[in-house]
Amino acid sequence: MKIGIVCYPTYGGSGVVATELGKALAEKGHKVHFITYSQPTRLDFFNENLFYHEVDIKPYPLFQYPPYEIALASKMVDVVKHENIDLLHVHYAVPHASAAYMAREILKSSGIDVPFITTLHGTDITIVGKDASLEPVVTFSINQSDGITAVSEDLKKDTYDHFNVTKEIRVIPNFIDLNRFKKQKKDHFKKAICPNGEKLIVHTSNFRKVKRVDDVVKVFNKIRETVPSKLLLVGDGPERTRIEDLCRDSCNLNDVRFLGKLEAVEEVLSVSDLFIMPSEKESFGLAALEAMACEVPVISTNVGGLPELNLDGVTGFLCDIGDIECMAEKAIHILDKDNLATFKKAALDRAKTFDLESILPMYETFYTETVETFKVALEAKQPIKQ
Ligand code: GMT
Repeated sequence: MKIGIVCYPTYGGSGVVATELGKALAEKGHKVHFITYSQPTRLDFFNENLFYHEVDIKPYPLFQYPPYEIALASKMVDVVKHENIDLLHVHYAVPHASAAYMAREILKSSGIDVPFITTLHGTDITIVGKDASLEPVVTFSINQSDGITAVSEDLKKDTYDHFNVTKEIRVIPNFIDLNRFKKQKKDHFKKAICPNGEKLIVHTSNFRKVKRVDDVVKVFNKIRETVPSKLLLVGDGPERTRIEDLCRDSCNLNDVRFLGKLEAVEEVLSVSDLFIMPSEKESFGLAALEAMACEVPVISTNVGGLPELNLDGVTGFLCDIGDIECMAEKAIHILDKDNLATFKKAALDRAKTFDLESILPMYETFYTETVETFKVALEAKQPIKQ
């Protein structure tokens, strides 16, 4: 199949999922055309089935806000026309679903019919999309999609609760490439960071408010009162400077390191003992899955799709938002020498159920079904030839 994938090309979870999906589809022989405003960060290798089309955004003095959505829709029209695309798959509803709707309707007027699938990732529904400034267009374009997927049952429920969506949503969970995310022997790295056998605690995120990185620091400070440990903070974003200030005020700075954005995050995860995800909202929690694939148990909040991933008392623990005591107490339990190995093994076993090899066919089946249903609907609309 020839598939056009639209996503954010940055480090965010939706862009990572879209890029990894496209790469895996290309390896299976599909032709995959990425349409984004810059090269996706994980689109870092050559494959004869992978193509990249950059959206042209021309500045003009009149525009305080250059019309990205129109430029994207125009690029989709161009790529579908010239590459004979069978299906567009847009990741993150805002504004990709409405741009895809526009492209589909424009193409129709040139006699080209192409369906589009929208994958909902989380904040496009729970934070950004449901704001009154965007909601009518988001609802309309989700309903106009020829197929809709959500990355967890919870996100599907949230979508029905907050939007007047009348179509069926298929849940296809996020996935992990276990060939890439697996425990690596990096003992020298662990020794350098934890020279006295301290436990290594890690958090990775885009440092947005919704991630509650302050709670990571607070939980860490409590853990340290009982268990000698170090904290690695991976990623970057708007909250980072504030969190650095918080650490200067409340932590022993020899015990905390900010690593910034890392390409090979699996190297850090491989030597870690515990992952903390205290988010206020999390439709799935891809970063936690990446940790689990590297045998790292997870302390998380019990929000959104996290209970569908992190099994309470098995792969880690779930606590209420902001419950620092609970998170610290459970973390100390996991880090106990009698418990850690059991939690690590359970985390890996759970991650294996989200292996790319089992999730990829779900997308392929959904693609085929969507294209077939679209064709049948088109044929039903054709006037009967005499
Ligand atoms: O977490 C973010 O702020 C990034 C965001 C995105 O769209 O890039 O992540 C969302 O999509 C990920 C991939 O499906 C999910 O794993 C994250 O849980 C989800 N984030 C939230 O719901 C806050």
